[in-house]
Amino acid sequence: MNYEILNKISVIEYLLEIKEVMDFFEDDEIVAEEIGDGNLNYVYKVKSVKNPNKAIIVKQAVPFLRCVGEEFPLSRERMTYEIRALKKFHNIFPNFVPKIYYSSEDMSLVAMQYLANHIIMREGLIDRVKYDNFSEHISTYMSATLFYTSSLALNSSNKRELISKFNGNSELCKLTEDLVFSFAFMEHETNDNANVKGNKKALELFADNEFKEKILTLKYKFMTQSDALLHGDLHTGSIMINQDETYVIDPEFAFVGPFGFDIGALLANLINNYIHHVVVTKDEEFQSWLLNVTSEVLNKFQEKFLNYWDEHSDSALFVDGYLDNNFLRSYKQKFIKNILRESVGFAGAKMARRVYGVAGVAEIRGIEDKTLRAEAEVLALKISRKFVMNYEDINNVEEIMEIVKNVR
Ligand code: ADP
Ligand code: SR1
Ligand code: MG
Repeated sequence: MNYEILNKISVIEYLLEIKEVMDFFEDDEIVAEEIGDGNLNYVYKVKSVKNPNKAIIVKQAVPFLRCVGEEFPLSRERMTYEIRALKKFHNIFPNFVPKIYYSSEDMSLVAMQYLANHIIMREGLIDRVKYDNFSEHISTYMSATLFYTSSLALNSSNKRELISKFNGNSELCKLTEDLVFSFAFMEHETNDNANVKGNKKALELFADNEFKEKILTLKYKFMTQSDALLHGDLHTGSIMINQDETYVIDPEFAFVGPFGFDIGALLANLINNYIHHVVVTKDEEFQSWLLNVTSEVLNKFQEKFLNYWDEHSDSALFVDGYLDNNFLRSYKQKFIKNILRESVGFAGAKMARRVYGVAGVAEIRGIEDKTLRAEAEVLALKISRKFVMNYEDINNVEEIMEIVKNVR
């Protein structure tokens, strides 16, 4: 079928012809509602009329940015990369990625498992819900997806094949280059200019050349370092969760990039949530739970990544007899420390972009009281600056947590 933008009526006509979907519904009558709340795409919940608990999600990319409208063209090929990434990540660890029933790159559409009993993690964290299995789940997801798509696991030709499958995602990579690493740190029409205008803190940030130089180095890493297949936008709005399960959705920004970028995105979003609770709810118990979970995520990630590495010696990087075991152990320790450091640098960029750039996060931009919002912005910028200026000297997770706790 030639590409056409669907609506809640035509999506049903389309699905009636798709055997995989109608097999799922056992030919029940179906209806659709649009439930998308993201920045980019349309998301339909399609359910059986007879049994409304039987449902799937149909997500379609349109050739523009949904949150702005048709005047901001954005190629719908982003869905090609989302489909490929969902399949790849599902193959690596099915527990953490929705099952795909059907996909069409021509229609820029995917039909996937409806996560009926899960909510977007950002919402849960704002409401102070504690997820005690999260660090275990997400550290497994991140260590497995990053390790198994890296040159530590793949042979040379498989890695290059992986790169060629994903690195055409150029428009979304460019969006990140612009929004995460550039526009948010300068005068720009896409910024939250109602807040920027006459704001001393914004002008200070835009004039902070030391910080901006470090951001350039991070941007260069993002543009050139092909470590592993990334989700590419791993914030807490891309995680659906309950007490037992954690799912990672929405990998349309997927590409082969630096290890630290996904970890940094998650770290930034957990710290932004922490800031919300410091400034708004002032709930100290939840704050300490959050910091504890953040440490667990980072420590468990390192441990599991190294375990995968110990289990797999057969990759393009190592040739038998090249290094003895002692040197190998110390090489791996340096390698993982470098991932941790780069994660902190990327987290700093990701935190600061949410302050004045387009697409703020609810934890900060959503604060209605202007004084409190400004307080949260200042905290985010302070932590971000410490992260960006010092990431190359970080030695362990405790040092990261000290930065967060001591910036007040
Ligand atoms: P966008 O690419 O536009 O950001 P998302 O993939 O983030 O879209 O999806 C938008 C929203 O749709 C999510 O915030 C979530 O509420 C809902 N959603 C997406 N996928 C699922 C799913 N598999 N099950 C249940 N809800 C989903
Ligand atoms: C205009 S798109 C803005 C942001 O939404 C996505 O979730 C990414 O974070 C992107 O930078
Ligand atoms: Mg998205």
